[in-house]
Amino acid sequence: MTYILKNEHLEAHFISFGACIVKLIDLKTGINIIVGHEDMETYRKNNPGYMNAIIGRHSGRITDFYLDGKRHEVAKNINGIYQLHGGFKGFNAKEYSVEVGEDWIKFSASAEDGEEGFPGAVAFSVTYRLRGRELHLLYEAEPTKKTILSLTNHAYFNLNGDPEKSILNHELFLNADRYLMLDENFIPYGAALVENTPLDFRKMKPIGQDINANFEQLKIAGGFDHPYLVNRAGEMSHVATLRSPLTGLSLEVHSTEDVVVFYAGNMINEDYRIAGGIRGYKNMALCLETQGVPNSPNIPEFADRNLYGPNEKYTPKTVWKLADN
Ligand code: FUC
Repeated sequence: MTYILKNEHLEAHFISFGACIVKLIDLKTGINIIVGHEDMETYRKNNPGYMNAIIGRHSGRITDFYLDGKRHEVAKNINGIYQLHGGFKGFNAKEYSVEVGEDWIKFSASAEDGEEGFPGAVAFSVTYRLRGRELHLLYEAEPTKKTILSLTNHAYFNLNGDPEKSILNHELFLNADRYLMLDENFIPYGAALVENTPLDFRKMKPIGQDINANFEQLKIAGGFDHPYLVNRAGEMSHVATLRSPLTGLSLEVHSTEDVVVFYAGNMINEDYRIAGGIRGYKNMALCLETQGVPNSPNIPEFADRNLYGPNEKYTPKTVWKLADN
């Protein structure tokens, strides 16, 4: 079953498995900006690329970590080396219960103490709300013990109105002076300045411009797949603006979060069967994953991030704003 929220500007489609957003349509142009699987069952079966799902309890890559002197071994779903996107059965692979209001839909689920290696049971939810031209994503979670929490939404965007045209033509602004460097397993280990690197998106530029630049961090990841440290300003910060020169459609991202992972869809391949009867291909769509600092307990500068407990409620918020000019 698909749940639909609609106002005069936007129409959003959701499914309860993984609390996925499977379509977001700009009603003025009729363009759906979310690239998703052709068959809804694919989300439930294995969801290649974690398409359009909620990710947790830790988004991105993490290795074993210490919390208050106690070692925690994460469930390692990638080659037994590290954990990606919450483990073998992360928050993307849960059936959520659903509540629907006039302009909102709330998905709720829970994880057990020790699940995928993390301490503390956690009840969590994501509420999507339509507000004019904006979709608001509100996350809420309450752990029973001190633990780390960093959820995200893994939506794949393409604003070209035709996913057969890649996102390499999209222009992107990222409000970040620093990014996290990746080791050979794509595990983030420390911050570096974007200045004088192809990872600098502080002035809007086409994604295709520097994606193949001769730069070690791009070679490791096969393109952009990096956590950017948002230049925070107040509670909500302007994180990113994405624009297609083909359609003039743009998407602004605002968030309370510290990080946005910009993933240029480098691993999308022909095994992905995409809605509209299209085969997947590299750079077909991109993700702007607002979240906490990935692997925070293992990076000294960020070891105090993402920590929540019974008295520290988790309430991050992200806003996607669509405009067609
Ligand atoms: C993003 C990337 C990963 C991975 C996944 C499907 O979050 O950071 O590299 O490919 O999506």
